[in-house]
Amino acid sequence: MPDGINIDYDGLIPNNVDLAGDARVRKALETWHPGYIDWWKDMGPEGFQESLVYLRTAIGVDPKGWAKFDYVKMPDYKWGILLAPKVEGRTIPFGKHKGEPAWQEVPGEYRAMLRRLITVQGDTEPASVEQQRHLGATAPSLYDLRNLFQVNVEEGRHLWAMVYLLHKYFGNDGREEAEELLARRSGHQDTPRMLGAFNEATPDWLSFFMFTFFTDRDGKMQLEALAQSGFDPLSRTCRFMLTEEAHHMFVGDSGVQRVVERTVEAMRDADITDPHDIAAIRALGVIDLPTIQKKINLHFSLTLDLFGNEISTNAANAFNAGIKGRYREDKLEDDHALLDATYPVLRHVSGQFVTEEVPALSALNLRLRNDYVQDCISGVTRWNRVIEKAGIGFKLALPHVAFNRAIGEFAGIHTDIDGNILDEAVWQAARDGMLPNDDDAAYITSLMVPVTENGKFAGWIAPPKMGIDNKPGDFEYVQIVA
Ligand code: BYC
Repeated sequence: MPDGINIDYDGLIPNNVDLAGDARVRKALETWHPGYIDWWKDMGPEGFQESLVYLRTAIGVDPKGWAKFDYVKMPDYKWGILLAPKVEGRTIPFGKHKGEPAWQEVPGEYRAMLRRLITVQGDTEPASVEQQRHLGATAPSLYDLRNLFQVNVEEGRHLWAMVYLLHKYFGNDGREEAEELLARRSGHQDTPRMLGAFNEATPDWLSFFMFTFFTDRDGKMQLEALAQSGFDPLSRTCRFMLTEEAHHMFVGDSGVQRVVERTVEAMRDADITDPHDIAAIRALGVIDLPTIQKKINLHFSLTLDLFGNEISTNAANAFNAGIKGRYREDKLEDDHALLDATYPVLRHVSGQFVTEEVPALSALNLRLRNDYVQDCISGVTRWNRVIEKAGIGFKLALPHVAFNRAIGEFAGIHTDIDGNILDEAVWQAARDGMLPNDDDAAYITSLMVPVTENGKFAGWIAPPKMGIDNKPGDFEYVQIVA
């Protein structure tokens, strides 16, 4: 019998939720399993399914030591169901039920809301694997290839995490949702994934690093908000997912940093000081800083859309119900009910930006988004330090929150990256200078040639400072079997 810390490895599905003692859910998941493996083989990483990848697998949920590293063929990865240990006596931390015992079963009145949130969360996980499935063919090193696959198998595990909740707590409806999670496809015309950014392409490795920096960080914020939930199984599930998520953001953060490092190093070696001399910089086989900025503009704006409308009744209802909290709700010092509070919201009214105080409950999507932006700024600041140290006069920056938006207050307008409102004609003319254009895409694509020799890296990216699991620089992270 699992004790909530150690994992039962005896059955088909490793778990710490006593699947051995829950025949109905075990059977449901074992029935879902072949469809998942089919999905993984069809829509997971293209090629490499027979290769041995040096992966970490969760073997416990104790924060002090929960993973082991070893060579694994991806289809044999142990996708388990792992919840953070139960906190005895936990109460609902916010909303109108604040202080009542946390729910161990789904409260009937919030069943539809919970099912929707869990399904949306679940949908993003396989979507990201689908978006990244072609990247293995152009990995800049075995180190990066392994990191891609680590991210992919763990997103697969996060799908399992949501599917467990659906099967365990939502009966037939949950089973149907679980089936549909395997049926939708990123970017598909008829059966797309649920949220916008998860239907965009991830065409190259700079996009992958931007995605893991920006979009996985939305994942972190949403999981943090759901980890506060009064529905205890959701809270425990999200808490453990966050442990894995940290590595995904590290991959993005350090990935972009290594691209910047290599660019400024090549510029220095060639005595180029003008960061806008794009032709000369590209002749060196590295990615110029203005193009890196365009990728930031794209991925940041796409990801802001994932926070939903700034003013949202759904968000207010979920908070009031005790289902979805704020970032670090348990560390905030207020009444955790927000019935009388207000929050400033930047709005677009008759061609102008105005800041309006709105009921704080309605502005919770924006509040989470503001916390997210703060988190992003720390990464951009680190990248700028690299540029500054190289003595190059260029600063990367996040674009204005109204730039290139499809959801919320700014969906109907165009702005430049500083937030100046543009009419349609000016936007069309300026767009190519602010977002990656066809030439940028063609140049980046030309750099995407695979490097599969131990310890070697493509010329457009610097090696990492340290190996994974403290392995030496020439470690064979992937033993490729064609
Ligand atoms: N695209 O009241 P509103 C991750 C819909 S990433 C399309 O503003 P709400 C990961 C919305 O569904 C984190 N539709 O929405 C990262 C609603 O439709 P219905 C994923 C959108 O509910 C990398 C309507 O518009 N987790 O884990 O307050 C790799 C009204 O909107 C979009 C979650 O998102 C959009 N962008 O907020 C792998 C957490 N935005 O219901 C994984 C769970 C809004 O009226 N989800 N709509 O038909 C949620 O908390 C909320 O659903 C949202 C939207 C924050 C997404």
